[in-house]
Amino acid sequence: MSDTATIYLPFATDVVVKGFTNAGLMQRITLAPETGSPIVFVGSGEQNTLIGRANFTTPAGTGDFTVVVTIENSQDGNSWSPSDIYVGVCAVRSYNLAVVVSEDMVDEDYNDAICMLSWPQSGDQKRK
Ligand SMILES: [Ca+2]
Repeated sequence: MSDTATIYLPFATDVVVKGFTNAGLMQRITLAPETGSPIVFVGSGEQNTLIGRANFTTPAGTGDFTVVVTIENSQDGNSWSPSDIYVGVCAVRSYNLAVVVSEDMVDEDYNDAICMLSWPQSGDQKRK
């Protein structure tokens, strides 16, 4: 079981983030970039309910800019429990998509809160 996923992003790149739920319990998705403010989405609902979207640009630098994604669930919105999460990353030519899925341990369908990050790849930046 894992309750965080680390995403490796290129520097100086525009990133789109979206959060969805397929769950009755409250879900909280937290993206913690290695510098800058966290992005937090909170919500619930079935059928890929969109609970948040954001754009950010990674700073200039070399190597990888890391973002740690944490997903939690709650009965009451006050007390939060870590969800079990998995991550996959794919590249289609020069575009990248990372998908983080999670399970709140009600039914093990692993779609309770989903976080997607997508970004273009440019120059000599390599996806990890
Ligand atoms: Ca579930």
